[in-house]
Amino acid sequence: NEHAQTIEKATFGMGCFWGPDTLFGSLPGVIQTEVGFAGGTSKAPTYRNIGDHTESIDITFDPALLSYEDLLRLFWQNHDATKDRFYKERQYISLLLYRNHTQNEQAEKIKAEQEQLLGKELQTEFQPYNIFYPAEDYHQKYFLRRFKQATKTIQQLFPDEAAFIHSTIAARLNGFVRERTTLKEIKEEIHHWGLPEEQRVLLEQTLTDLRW
Ligand code: MHO
Repeated sequence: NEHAQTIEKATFGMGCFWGPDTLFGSLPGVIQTEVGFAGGTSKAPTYRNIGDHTESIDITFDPALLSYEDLLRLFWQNHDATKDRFYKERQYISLLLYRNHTQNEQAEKIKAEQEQLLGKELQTEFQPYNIFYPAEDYHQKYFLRRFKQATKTIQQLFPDEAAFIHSTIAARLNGFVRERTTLKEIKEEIHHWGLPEEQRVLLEQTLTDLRW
């Protein structure tokens, strides 16, 4: 991409990270998603040995298309942050990792707005973003991976597994299989990506296999 692009990042914990991966991954304006562990102090967490970390999602987005405030509203509207105790200690707490002062202020503002709407207090833990440990590959784009054949086809468009995991295509298709977007919307977006003809055709064919 020859155009310098401003990107921004957002990191949230909101329960099992498979669902948020489909929610945010489906949004035009989201460039990349990655699920992992954050917010704790234990070293090198894994899914089986999560320590005091929380399942989290790291979102890379284009602020010209989507604002951090939009993401914040989706964050609070898609999990229950009113509880003061969460199942499995810290694994599933409501967590907001702000990247800078502006994000912290916006988060406080939208939190107050959402509390007003709900008539209840939100118990989300706020922390400055420090470190994010990506989860194992099989947790990335989890629902898309259930479609083994289609996943293989898409993986072949990329040089390696990391490039597949970090792709916008994988993020969108992962949302698509959970019906976060329609076939029409996703085809239109793919059209605008300006992919080489054969890749676009392959992708569109694959979409028809991504149905339950
Ligand atoms: N399926 C699990 C949650 C997985 S999520 C990655 C469960 O329902 O316990 O934590």
